[in-house]
Amino acid sequence: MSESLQFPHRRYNPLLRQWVLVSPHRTDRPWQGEVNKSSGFSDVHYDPQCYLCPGNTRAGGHGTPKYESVYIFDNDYAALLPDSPEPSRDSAPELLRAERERGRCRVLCFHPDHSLTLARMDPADIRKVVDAWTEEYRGLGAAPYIRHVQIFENRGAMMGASNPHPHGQIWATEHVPDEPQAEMEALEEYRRAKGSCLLCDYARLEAGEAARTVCENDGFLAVVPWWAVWPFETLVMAKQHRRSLLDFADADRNALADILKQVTTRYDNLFETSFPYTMGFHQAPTDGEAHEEWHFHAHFLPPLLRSATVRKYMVGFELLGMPQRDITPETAAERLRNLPAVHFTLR
Ligand code: H2U
Ligand code: ZN
Repeated sequence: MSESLQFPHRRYNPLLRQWVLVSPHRTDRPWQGEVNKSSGFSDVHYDPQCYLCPGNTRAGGHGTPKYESVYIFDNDYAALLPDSPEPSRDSAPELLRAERERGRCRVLCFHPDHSLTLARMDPADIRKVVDAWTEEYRGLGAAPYIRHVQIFENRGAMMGASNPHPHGQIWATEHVPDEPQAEMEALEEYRRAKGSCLLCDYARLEAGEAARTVCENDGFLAVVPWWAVWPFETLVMAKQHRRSLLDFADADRNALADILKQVTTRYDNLFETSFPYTMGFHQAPTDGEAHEEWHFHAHFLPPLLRSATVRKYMVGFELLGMPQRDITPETAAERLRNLPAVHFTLR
């Protein structure tokens, strides 16, 4: 890395076509602000109070069966409904626009064992989660009014997860949300201009440079991207051009399960804690078009910065101006890459 990149500079994110301000030495500043509670690991395999444990009654009054691998249900507090009416706003002012947004929200329990996380799950069990994600993406996307399926996981109380039980969410919407829409426009424009795929090209570049690589396997490459905003943000890219989970061969599904375990294990090992994050997949919309431009990838967006208890805040300049980060992506990648591949609780 050139010396000049140790000074404040900005980097371009070609996926969102935005800039991020990088201020490498800013973590040296004194911290007298909030220190969060570190999230440890539970050794409770079944919690009678947990809404998501097998055999319990959920908050909405529905019973959860005694499931043995994954379990999927309609969110009892869904943010979207399949039958929302068209807002009737005759002669509404142009500046007060509204649109119908129909959709569905699902919850996916990854495993019956309350104490597990992706990092500590068996790869064969994560593979079952990958299969479930694929069938949800296929099934929800098949509804004619659903144009986008967002699969994600909020991990840890710091990220707003409501429950430590291993689970994720799926929101299927009538419109493509703003982030994937912005990525899609960038991917389309790149493909038009260069005749190749932005993320195929980027994955090749990162594999060659290796400075931002965290880990990889035959199917996937995980990097702290050049333009990362969150301190230990990672981007997990399919090495081959895959538009969505539906393009995955059997080996790709196993490789995705493996890379998710690798990345989350390194995260937990970084501060020897259950590392909080929001993780989600970006893939082709389900609007019936071919979407050759799409390249399947996962974003991990973790809040922690300097320890298990001190997080980065997106406030002030970040909210009003542009995103900013304190350590370079290369430093973050090096730290994650040099960690053991085995989970600290299993060593
Ligand atoms: P989060 O931990 O990411 O919030 O996901 C849990 C979801 O599970 C949340 O959206 C739903 C919440 O609405 N939920 C139910 O549908 N039923 C319950 O009994 C508890 C939680
Ligand atoms: Zn539970």
